[in-house]
This record gives sequence, C-alpha cells and structure tokens, in this order.
Amino acid sequence: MALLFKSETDRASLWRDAFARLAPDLEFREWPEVGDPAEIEFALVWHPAKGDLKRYPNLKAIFSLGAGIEHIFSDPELPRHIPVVRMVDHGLTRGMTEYVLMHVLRFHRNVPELEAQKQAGVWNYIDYPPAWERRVGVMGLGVLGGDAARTIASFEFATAGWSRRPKRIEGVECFHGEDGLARFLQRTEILVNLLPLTDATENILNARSFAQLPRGACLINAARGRHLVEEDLIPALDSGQLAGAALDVFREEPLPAGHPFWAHPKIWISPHVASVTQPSTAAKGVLDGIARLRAGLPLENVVDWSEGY
Ligand code: NDP
Ligand code: OXD
Repeated sequence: MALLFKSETDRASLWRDAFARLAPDLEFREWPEVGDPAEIEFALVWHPAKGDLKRYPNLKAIFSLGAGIEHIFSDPELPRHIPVVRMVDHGLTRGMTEYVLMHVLRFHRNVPELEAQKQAGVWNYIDYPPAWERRVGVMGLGVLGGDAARTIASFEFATAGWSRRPKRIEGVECFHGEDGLARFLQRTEILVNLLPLTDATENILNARSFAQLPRGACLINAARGRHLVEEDLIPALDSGQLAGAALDVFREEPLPAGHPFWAHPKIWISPHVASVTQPSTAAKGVLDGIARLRAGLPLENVVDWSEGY
C-alpha cells in the first residue's frame, strides 16, 4: 500500500520518519515522484496540484494536512466520491490555542503600546481592566475555536463564541447564525477568527463587521486570508475603530514585499504558523483512519461537501 504525500514546507522528512516508525509497510511517496499511480491508495496533501487527485484509480481516502480543506475542495476536478478527511490533531489544536491566548494576552495587557513606549524611551502608566471585564469573542466554535474559547474562559476573560448552529460551552456565552452575529460583535473587544473558509464566511471581516465592534477593538485572524477584506483593515486601524490586528494568514501567501500591512505599526504579522500539524502526533491519526477503512469502519472527521467544511 502506498501513500501519496504533498506539502509546501520542508517537513516531508519528519512525516517520512514518523510513518516509517509507525507503519513500516506503508510506502511513502512524495509528490511528484509518485511511481505507478495505480499503487496509490491514500493521499496526505496540502494544496494538491489541480487535477492531480483524479489520476489515482485506487485512491480510497484523501487526508488533509491541515484543518482547513478549501485547498482540496478548490480543485474543480476533485473525484467527489472519495472521502476527504480534515486534520484533527491534539498538537494542532493546542498550537492554535497557544497562538490565540498569546495575542489575547498581548492586546489585553497593552503590549503593542508598551513596546512603542520602550522604543520612544517613555515611562507612562497604561491601565488595563481585570480579565473578567475584557470581552473576548471567538468566531467558529469547532475543534480549534472551541478549545481556544474554553482556554480563554479559564483565564476568566468574559468569553463569547459564534457558530452556525447553537452550542453550549461552559463559561462561554454562545451566539449563532446570522441573527446572533451583530449581538456577538457588539459585545466583543478582542475578536478572534477561527472560521473555516466557505462561501458564507469569505470576506466576513469587513468594514461593516468592524463598525459593529466597540471602538478600539482588536482583531486576531488565524483562520484564512480570504476571510478579511484587506482594503477595509487599514482605514479601520487608522480611524481608531480598531486598535490593532494580529494576522497569521493572508489573501496572497507569502505576503508580497511592499504590501501595506508590512509597514503598518498596528499590524502584527506571522507567516501562517499560528499552528502547524505535528507529524509526531498527526501521523498516528492518519494511520488510525487507514486502519478504520481497512476494517470497514466509518472514517472520522470526513468533510461534508454540502456544508463546505
Ligand atoms: P471546525 O470545522 O472544527 O469548526 C468550524 C466552526 O466554524 C464550527 O463551529 C462551525 O459552526 C463554524 N462555522 C462554519 N461556518 C459558519 C458560518 N457560516 N457561520 C457561523 N459559524 C460557522 O474547524 P477547525 O476548528 O478545525 O478549524 C477552523 C479553521 O482554522 C480551519 O478551517 C482553517 O482555516 C483554520 N486553521 C488555521 C491554521 C493556521 O495556522 N493559521 C491552522 C489550523 C487551522 P458549527 O459548530 O455550527 O458547525
Ligand atoms: C490548517 C492550516 O488548515 O495550517 O491546518 O492552515
């Protein structure tokens, strides 16, 4: 049995080593050196080349290297009868929670302002409210958003979340649907985006949604660049409607040289590393999926075509 592997990072050797250790009989074939296409039974991919996944007549499952799957669904020739499994992995979940918590604390404790003061040699007292008076809101209450919201709540922040369907999470005020969005935004001072990219969520971070947040709110976008209408962000920051933004994802990645976000003093940038799938834990999850298929059991975390995530 052979597994097709394609990523855009230089971590292939970590995956190869993890699979060699856990499943020595699984042939690991790194795209484009795939050998005989008929021998490929499984694919583990990030941004597969368009039209590539239809080339394998015996393909049984497509595993996404990431939690997001739009990089697979965007292939117009994707063989739709093959299940697509999204990445659910403890390492990925906790990595994202760390990233979100880091920025919530950074905005809550005025770190950008304190850094600017240090640069200017200024000693100036900057006040901050207790955590339970700081209102944090998480868009998307799935695997990642749910864990982030629970963790933020455990630090006693006034935490809310927004999802498509109603949810109950202890310590988190839950809003849902179109109707709940305005109320969720109106109460949110630090907005965290952990939505999947779908037709319904594309461009959701825009001038209109920024205007519904309280003045001086902060944005953390760790989901996808296409959630954000980029040209709406700088006016919102320059007018003071938003006080700061931490961005991990962009419409074009790498973020092009000369893009106005690079130089903006209120924008913090990371190169799509909010969380990274860890081969040491995630390879086992992929192998569990393969074992379930072989045993005739239903796969877990299969993406629903009709929902788009
Ligand atoms: P899940 O599928 O587990 O959760 C998605 C959540 O979004 C659910 O709560 C869902 O609601 C909600 N949602 C979906 N559509 C809507 C909508 N139209 N309106 C309101 N809520 C909606 O995804 P994950 O938590 O695993 O991952 C989230 C995203 O994070 C990924 O898709 C990916 O884009 C991004 N990501 C980014 C990384 C990075 O390094 N920057 C790393 C990993 C992931 P409901 O619960 O009702 O279904
Ligand atoms: C993911 C990502 O979707 O890393 O997992 O962006």
